Amino acid sequence: MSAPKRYTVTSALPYANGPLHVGHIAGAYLPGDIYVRYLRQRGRDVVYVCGSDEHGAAITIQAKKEGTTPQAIIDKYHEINKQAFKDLGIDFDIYHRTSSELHRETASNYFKDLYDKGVFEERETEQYYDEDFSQFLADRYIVGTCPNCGNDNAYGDQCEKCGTTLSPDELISPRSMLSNKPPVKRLTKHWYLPLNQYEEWLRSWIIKGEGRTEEWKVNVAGQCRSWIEQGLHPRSITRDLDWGVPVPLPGAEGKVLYVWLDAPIGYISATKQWAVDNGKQWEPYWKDAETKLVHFIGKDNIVFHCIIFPVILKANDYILPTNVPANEFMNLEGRKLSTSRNWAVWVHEYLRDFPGQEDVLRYYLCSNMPETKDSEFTWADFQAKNNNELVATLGNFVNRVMVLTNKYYNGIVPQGPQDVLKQEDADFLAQIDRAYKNISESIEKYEFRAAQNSLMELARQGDKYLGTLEPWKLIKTDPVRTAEVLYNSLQVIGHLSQLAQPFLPNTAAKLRRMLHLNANVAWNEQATLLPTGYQLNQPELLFSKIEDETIQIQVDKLHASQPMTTPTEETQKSVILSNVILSGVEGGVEGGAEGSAYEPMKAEIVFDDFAKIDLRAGTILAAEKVAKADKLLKFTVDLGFEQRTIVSGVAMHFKPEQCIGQRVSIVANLAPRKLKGIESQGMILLAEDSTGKLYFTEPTVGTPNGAVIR
Ligand code: B3M
Ligand code: ZN
Repeated sequence: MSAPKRYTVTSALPYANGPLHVGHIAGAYLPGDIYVRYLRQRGRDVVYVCGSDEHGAAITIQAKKEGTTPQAIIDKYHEINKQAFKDLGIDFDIYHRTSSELHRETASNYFKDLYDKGVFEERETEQYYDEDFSQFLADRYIVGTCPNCGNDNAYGDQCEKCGTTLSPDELISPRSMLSNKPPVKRLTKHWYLPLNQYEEWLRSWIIKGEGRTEEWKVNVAGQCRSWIEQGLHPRSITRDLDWGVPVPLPGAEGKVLYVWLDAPIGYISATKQWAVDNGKQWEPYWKDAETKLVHFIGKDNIVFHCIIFPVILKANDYILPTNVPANEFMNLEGRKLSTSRNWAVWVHEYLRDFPGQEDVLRYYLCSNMPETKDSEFTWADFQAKNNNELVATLGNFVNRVMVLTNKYYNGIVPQGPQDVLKQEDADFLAQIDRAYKNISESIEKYEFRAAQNSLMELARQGDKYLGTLEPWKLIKTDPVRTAEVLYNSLQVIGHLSQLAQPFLPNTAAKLRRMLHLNANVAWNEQATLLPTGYQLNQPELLFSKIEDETIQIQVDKLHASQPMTTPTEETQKSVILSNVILSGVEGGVEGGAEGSAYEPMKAEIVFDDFAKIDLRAGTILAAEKVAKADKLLKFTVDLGFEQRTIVSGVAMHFKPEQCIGQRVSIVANLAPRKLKGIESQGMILLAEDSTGKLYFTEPTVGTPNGAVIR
């Protein structure tokens, strides 16, 4: 298939209401950046746009929380985030702002065009109004009980605990976040996008794939399907709010465009600004059918990019996304990443703490990208990936070859094989072609983990070739063969300097310098980059080992950011936090069950149900990790009258050595079951708080092992 004529690539516009963390990067930015760097390397015509999302209640609530103005908030976080992206090498063609004049005009005109075409329905409805504050309440300003899961702090547009999309009317016992009082209803006029009229078309486009050229990821298609199948309804696309793009109609004073209408149009206005800055035309990037439009986002943005925005694009004869390769979420050390709970690795802090190690974070996030399911960031894993892969494989291979070439040949590429290639050389050099093929195929399928793995595979093969042929020994007996081995190794390194560029741009640049190659990295599969006689530069250090102490500092910092440590305090904190949110002082507006302290109750049981369970007090005598299972620990538990082997999925929460001597409550009569080949003879009871943190439920001091709990 021939390549598209041009590409428009977007990454979700982050709200300028807080700094970026590693979950954002792994979800929507690193994949977009790798994709675009690759396309540029192949000489494709591509524009990669992003920018700050600066409207909506996300911003006004944050301003309230920080005791300042929305303008001050967006100015602050726009700069922080723009810089963090730049420093991490996320290379947008433009990082725009939705508060810019060009955007306001673009969004306003877009709305007006659709209005003139008669796309919208106008409705007067009753909406919640806070009488104390004399204002209508945007969805995010209303909290109440979720009808689906019972969470007390669901927002008017979504319950962040169970993920259900809501409307304010569905909330049980709604309260205003401003006054903390029940709001009243007042009549107000709004404009609605009649999604129901597009249902048939969405079915054929998304579900049947008509008019699409690419398969969508299973997680993306599945979410869209379930939305469509629940039936689509008209959706209000204006709001009563004083922060945003004003609705450009008479009689619409005090109303703004809904942020989810405004923000995706931000992709278009960013492209316009880029075109102005670079003497280009923006229209082909949004209107020419030969343009491939790809949106990189996290899973919480799927419906907006796959259903609502496409309807808006279609209604104005713009092109539709070819693909929306949304990622799942990345967790951190066993818990959900959370901005308001400060459970995060902040990008700007990482960059400060690990100067010159930007590529290490990129490498780790890519190797662990939540492409098909949620993934887990752990500092130990981060360290292992750096030390065992970047340092021990890629760095080691390159360094050995460079040092030997300097030592034996004064840094001049030696004589390569002259006649027919030896089989081992042919096999080795064939890895280069294979790497180009595998990497490009994977990237074009949005499989970035696999792509980066193919890159590493080439380095691994290099390291192996060198280790097998041992040129440092060969030099004493066979100088001709030594030269061949180093020549071949250098060819691989030359290609690594091209292939690494999408993933590890700083490393690629260093390699180019060391190899004395042009900084402009193309995708020359066939080229002999380093012919015999070519003068190389001095070697530079590519990666360095990260020590345990460095990692410990990060782990300590993460935990130190959590003010409460004991279960009781933690629970109290949750309660306090929910109250604070209710009073409108603090308000998280990101995903992750923010502020919802308690899980809903299960259905009632009778005493006999309970009496069937044999609970006992015990003590953990031994604990170890289960091989090939990240989450499992194997415990030996003393029950007084006997010892049990119990396998439990807590390895992300506790280190084995922490558990030894721990008093526990055990379900002693649970039928045994096999986990990873080990028979688990019972269950350890654990308490879990709203953040997903686990606690052992220990019997009080002095309770003997084997005592019955009832
Ligand atoms: N700012 C939501 C988010 O950051 C939103 C994305 C807009 S993309 C047009 O998750
Ligand atoms: Zn819920």
